[in-house]
Amino acid sequence: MADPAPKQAPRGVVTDNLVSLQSFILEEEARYPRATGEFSWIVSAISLAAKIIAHKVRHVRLQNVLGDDGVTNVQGEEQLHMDAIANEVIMRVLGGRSSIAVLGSEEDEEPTILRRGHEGGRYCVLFDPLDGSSNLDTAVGVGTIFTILRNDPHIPGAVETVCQPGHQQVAAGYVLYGSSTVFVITTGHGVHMFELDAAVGSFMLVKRDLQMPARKKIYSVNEANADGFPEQFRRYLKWAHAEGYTSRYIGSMVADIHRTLVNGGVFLYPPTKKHPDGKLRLLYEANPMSFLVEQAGGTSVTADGRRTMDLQPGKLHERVPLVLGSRDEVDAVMRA
Ligand code: P6P
Repeated sequence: MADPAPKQAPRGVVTDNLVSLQSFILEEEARYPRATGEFSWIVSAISLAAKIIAHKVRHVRLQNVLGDDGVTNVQGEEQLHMDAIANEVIMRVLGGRSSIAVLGSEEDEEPTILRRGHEGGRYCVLFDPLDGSSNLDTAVGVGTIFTILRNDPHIPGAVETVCQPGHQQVAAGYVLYGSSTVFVITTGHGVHMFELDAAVGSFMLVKRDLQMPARKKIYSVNEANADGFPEQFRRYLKWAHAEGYTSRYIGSMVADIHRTLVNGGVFLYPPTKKHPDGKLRLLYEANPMSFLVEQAGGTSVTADGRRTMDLQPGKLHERVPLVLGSRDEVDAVMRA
């Protein structure tokens, strides 16, 4: 006979300690006696930048920062005011951290070299400062995506240094500026979720070691592009319709992936007519999200079935077609 379900503690009884992101990272650091604290400082800086960006994102009309700069970024997309603002916040907060050698941003064509060779800097940080920013005018959830890599001072070029396969990531995560501000991170020991308590100004732990269900009948894809999908993905959609799947697509990767992590399902951005190599960027979108999904028990593959985190990147802004989410749901796509 199955064990009886654990009784819910009566309301008002503390069943878990109150843990801030800062204390959680220090707790993690204590696992490594030789840790220098440099990594913790980087995560602390990212959380500071996230709080600043969260405040600006939540007042875009009041602060009159909607609209674009009249500049086209390296992606060939119009750079919005908030893209530039979020990028500047992160560069100014992380730029002061002596443990960082190279910074790479979706908004900047080339990486920013802070320190090279003997000047030190054990880590590189790549980020998409405000993914999904085209949704800001309709107050839809947008996000910051980041990945932390080791720096190899013997590699002369900054691009070569950061073009590392996803399985070499030291940490990865995102901040979702949604109905709440959520900070999700993995350092390779599970996925942990924090929620910003604006009154206190701290990200507080709300879920330790998040695990996604192996199955969930939800797929997330922009079906308007389906005519340009490879046949396999069009077969999958027909199968999913017949199986009674639900479709959920926000068009903001951080929001779509957060729902997939929390509820399960599968997120796809296959090759399309406009983006034959996929739209999402390997180094600072696909790899960090794949690290999180794998740590939460899911899988992440490219359109031809290779493990996303095994790909060897060649360029900073390289794109990749992507299928990631619940293990059995990714399998269903790749078997279609
Ligand atoms: P589409 C936002 O522009 C973004 O880079 C991701 O956040 C999102 O998943 C994707 O593009 C949406 O692309 O072609 O469906 O509008």
